[in-house]
Amino acid sequence: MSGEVWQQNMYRMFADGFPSPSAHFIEGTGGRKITYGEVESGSARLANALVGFGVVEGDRVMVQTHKSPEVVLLYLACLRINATFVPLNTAYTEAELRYFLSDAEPRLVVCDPASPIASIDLAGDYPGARLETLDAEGQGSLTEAATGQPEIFVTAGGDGSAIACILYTSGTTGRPKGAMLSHSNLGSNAATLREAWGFTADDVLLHVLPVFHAHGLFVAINTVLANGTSMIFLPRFDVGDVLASLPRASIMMGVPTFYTRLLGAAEFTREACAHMRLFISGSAPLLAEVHDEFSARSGHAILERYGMTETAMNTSNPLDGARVPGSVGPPLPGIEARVVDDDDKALATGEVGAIQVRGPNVFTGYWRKPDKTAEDFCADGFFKTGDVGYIDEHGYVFIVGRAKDLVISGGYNVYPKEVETCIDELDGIGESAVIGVPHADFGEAVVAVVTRAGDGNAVPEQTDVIAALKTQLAAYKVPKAVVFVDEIPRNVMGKVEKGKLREAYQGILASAAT
Ligand code: MLC
Ligand code: AMP
Repeated sequence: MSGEVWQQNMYRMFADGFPSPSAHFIEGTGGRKITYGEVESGSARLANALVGFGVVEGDRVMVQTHKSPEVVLLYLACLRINATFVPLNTAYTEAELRYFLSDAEPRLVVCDPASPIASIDLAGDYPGARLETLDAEGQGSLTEAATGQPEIFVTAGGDGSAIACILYTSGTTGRPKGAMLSHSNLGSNAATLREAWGFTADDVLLHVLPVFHAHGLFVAINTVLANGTSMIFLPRFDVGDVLASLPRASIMMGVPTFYTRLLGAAEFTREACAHMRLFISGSAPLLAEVHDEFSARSGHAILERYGMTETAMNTSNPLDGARVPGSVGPPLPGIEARVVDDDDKALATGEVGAIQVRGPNVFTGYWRKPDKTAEDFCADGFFKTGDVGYIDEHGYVFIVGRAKDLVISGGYNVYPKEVETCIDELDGIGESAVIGVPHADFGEAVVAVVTRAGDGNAVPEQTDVIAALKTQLAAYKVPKAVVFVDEIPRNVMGKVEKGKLREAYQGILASAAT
């Protein structure tokens, strides 16, 4: 597989296709615009500043900031050095952040002044990590350090095997793991998606996703950069702002919640999206009903695709051809998907089993967790996704469930084990089981089923549990409801019967608003 365009530093791959320096890359809020010329000069200034801080190839640059054009330039600066960009969800609490700091051992930490990181004694607790700030307006000590730096930087070379990003993902056991994605993993996926989704020189992406996860960073930004076109860059998803931007955009990417929220707006009509050519959905299952309602309202069949932090995108419904509601489409070119039984033996067409994938997009491994990495790969290189499904006679993949105990709420993954561990440590709690139940806005939402210990003075109520968890966990992981029971059902093996709990409490959030 030598000589592929993505077997090099990904910034070099992007830069080879950059349009004229005056062409726009980002149109942000408040009229902030970044041209491709400024992509080159701004990322060079930042790369020079980072090198001045002592950042070298392989160093981790940990980032917890609001979404801004400048954080994209910081990402590109890291790529240019072959340093590793480690973005973190802005919702993480100090307790979560301390784990990431000790695990990733960053050379540089860039955070918003309001981030909990800013109040941690980095020098004392994490010696070796330097702190710089970057606020939502793109201002801060990092920007000051970059001002006046040379606008030229010789981008690092290599064959693309350097680790471009580490993204943390939780798991069914233990603490979050850092998924290491190389320049080649990400570059190959960007080149593939650009082609598969028919990006043209006229395309404008409406970017309303967060930039600290695979969807907003890899699927959206990398593909735009590989295409050398522009994006309208909004700080977050807001129905009114999206409606106002649709007439200038041609493509939007989102989680299913974006599309159900748009359907909730009477102003979302065929006319409102007359300028759009493509709506893409992923990160969580898109209900066939939502797909159909969206088609009827807008005239657009949402293109659903399937990916993971560890793999970027694996499958996609076609641009031309049938976009099948309820399916995530066939594997993308160059990527293989198979469905296997418990012994990793391939199953026949239509049979339900574990989904595995293989291709240049599949990550390099978990940061400093070789055993976990080995566990998740088959001997022949297929990666075990933890998703359950089947492949039909046309090669389309259907996801019907998950082998991993995972809740996907509004596109964010919540691993029950992590929440249960926190709940079980609270005063007055016996044990807990965390499940996902249907939620009109988030698709699924987190609910905790809990017993009281009954052996002390503390008799916790729902509000106590929620308030205590909010100090430990990002708010989207905190249960929307806590149900107290006398006993948690277990099978003869002693395993919690989560299926029974999901069935019993499936309607508990039926009328919940966002
Ligand atoms: C926010 N809240 C959520 C939540 N988002 N709760 C559960 N699930 C969510 N997804 C909580 C907040 O903590 C807050 O709680 C309250 O809801 C309101 O917060 P908000 O900030 O006003 O919410 P909003 O801005 O409306 O955010 C909802 C959203 C956002 C859907 C726009 O969650 C979002 O952008 N999701 C996209 C996630 C994403 O990018 N996933 C890609 C992962 S990559 P409180 O208690 O404080 O009031 C991946 C790979 C792949 O999966 O295939 O793409
Ligand atoms: P993450 O760890 O955030 O990368 O989430 C990856 C998981 O999201 C996958 O393993 C799937 O379970 C789920 N996922 C992503 N896209 C889809 C989709 N289109 N349909 C169903 N599940 C999806």
